[in-house]
Amino acid sequence: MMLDIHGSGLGAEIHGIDPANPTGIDAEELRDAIYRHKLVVLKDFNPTPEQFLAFGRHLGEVRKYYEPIYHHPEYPEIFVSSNDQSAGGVPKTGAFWHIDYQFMPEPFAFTMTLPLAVPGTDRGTYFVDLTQAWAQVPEELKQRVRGTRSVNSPRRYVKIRPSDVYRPIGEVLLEIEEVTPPQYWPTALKHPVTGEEYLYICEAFTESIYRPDPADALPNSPEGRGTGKGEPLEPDVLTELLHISGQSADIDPETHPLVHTQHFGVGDALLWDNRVLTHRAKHGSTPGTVTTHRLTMVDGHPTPGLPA
Ligand code: 7UC
Ligand code: FE
Repeated sequence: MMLDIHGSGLGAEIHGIDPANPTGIDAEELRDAIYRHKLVVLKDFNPTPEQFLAFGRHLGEVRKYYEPIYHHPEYPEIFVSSNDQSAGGVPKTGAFWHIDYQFMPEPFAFTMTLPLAVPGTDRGTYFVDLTQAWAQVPEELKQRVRGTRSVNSPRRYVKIRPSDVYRPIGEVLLEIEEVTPPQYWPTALKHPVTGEEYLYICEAFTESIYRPDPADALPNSPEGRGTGKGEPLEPDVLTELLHISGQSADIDPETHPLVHTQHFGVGDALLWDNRVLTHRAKHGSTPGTVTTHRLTMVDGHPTPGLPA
């Protein structure tokens, strides 16, 4: 069956997906639609948790989040974001510009979120297409950035767990460094499927940029993913790249030309190419219960991509 796609680009809608028959759609065709449009909305999808998981498995290889506090009690592959403790999960996730799992050795190819409880009409997710951001980087700055790598860590955004209460903070910090050591990615990458070049940094996880020692192994090669050794770039370079890509703290996402705002509809799943989009939760103004389920997948291609 051909996908029923309405619109194009970020926010293109796909209608008529039957949650009871996830394998009824051609997974290859859906992956192509995600690579092409980058963010698609599965309108009126309304799957049960079981159907949601089956759909994710049809699309790619589902990856469980490393921290069990986020796991759905029955389906640990489902990441739960909720301020309702009876729903499980963690409140106020992702309220900062980030790329899911950019601080891990294998970031996700696809993220799919399903809003289940949404107070008001102004909750959603902000997105920036990092291929567009890279295209706006002046040529001279591009030259400075090519061949460099970024240092990425979740340390500023790891949530305190209930089980950490009364633990010494130093011990918790050491554990964060052990569990999630820095990942070194090329600052500019090439999408393994579309071949498009993109800027691969995010405000939440990217800490610095450096020019690696020539002896350092290439990322995405069997020799390893880099050691972090090299010559640091001026911090201004990272500041400028975050600014160009709309991710600076002083930028209002509501007015920035690169930012796409996707508001939530209950039962409409958002599904995106997590290589090339940076995103941030938009918290609305209406109080109340907010619950979202999330699945994350890899797609068999090198993640996050190849050096540009
Ligand atoms: O609680 C959160 O906002 C989770 C965040 C630090 N990581 C999401 C991810 O998939 O990288
Ligand atoms: Fe996220």
